[in-house]
Amino acid sequence: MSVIKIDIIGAPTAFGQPKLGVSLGPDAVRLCGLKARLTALGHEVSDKGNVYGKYRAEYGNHSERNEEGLMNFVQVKDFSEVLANTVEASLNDKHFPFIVGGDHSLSIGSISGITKKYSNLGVLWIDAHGDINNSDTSPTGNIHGMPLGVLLGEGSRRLVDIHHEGAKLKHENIVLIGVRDLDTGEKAYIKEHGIKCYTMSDVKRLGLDAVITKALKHLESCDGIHLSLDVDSLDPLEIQGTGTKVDGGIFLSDMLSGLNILSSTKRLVSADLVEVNPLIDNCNETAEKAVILSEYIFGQSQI
Ligand code: 6HN
Ligand code: MN
Ligand code: MN
Ligand code: MN
Repeated sequence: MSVIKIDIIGAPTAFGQPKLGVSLGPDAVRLCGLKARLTALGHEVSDKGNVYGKYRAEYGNHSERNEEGLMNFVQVKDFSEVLANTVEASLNDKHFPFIVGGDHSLSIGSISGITKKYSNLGVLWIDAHGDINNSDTSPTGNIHGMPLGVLLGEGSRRLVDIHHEGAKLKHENIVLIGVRDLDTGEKAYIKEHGIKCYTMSDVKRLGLDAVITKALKHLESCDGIHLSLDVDSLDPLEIQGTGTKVDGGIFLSDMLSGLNILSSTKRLVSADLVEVNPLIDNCNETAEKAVILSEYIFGQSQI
């Protein structure tokens, strides 16, 4: 197995959604031995600590929607800029940025940093949700439901222009996997732009291995692949510690098999692992499973 120089980047933001606790996700995952366990696979692992902007989620996470309908806009923008710079620096060192969250709004920052280097980035978005709302379509104003919309250049210009101006991703370079809770505006947007989307029914029918294989084929011409893995893609029977659970999800054993296929292609250049919330968890089991997912992202196999 080839050695990967992994930078663990903690992204303890909670401003993309209303529940307290998700900012503790990175440390909950560290306590389960993330660094040691990736090192044991033979990789060179460096823990870069947590990235902080000017604001701390612990001081309360509620705000009013701004004039564009966005919650905690100032905090999300500030955090995204700092994270984008950190991720870009990791790529400049020729390392693999592994961003551990934190709510899914962090992907605005991580992917903005990555696309400075990879201008034709492919993204595998494994999630119960589409996260493809924007300031005009969002029913909640929660920015963790908008990262893909923002990265595609939709809605509030002030969010879209974070780190570098304009859209960061192309519609044809995104594959959604495991979705089962799309808002009306998201469904319309996915159809209108022909975004490749494997719903949970598709995953059931075809199997996750086949879906991942098809997704990789779809992203064949990309200059790198980023994995954005929301733990709420897993079935709530297996994980409790995440803020927006949806029944009927992927089981851990299936996910590990799919990640095994993905990692063996060696096409991944970066990854996010998001939405672990230890405050609503059962004895930190979601963080423990997040570490198992991480091991498979980085090439763990059963033999
Ligand atoms: N996530 N679609 C809902 C919204 O508020 O826009 C839920 C988003 C969930 C986001 O899980 O990362
Ligand atoms: Mn180095
Ligand atoms: Mn998500
Ligand atoms: Mn989700």
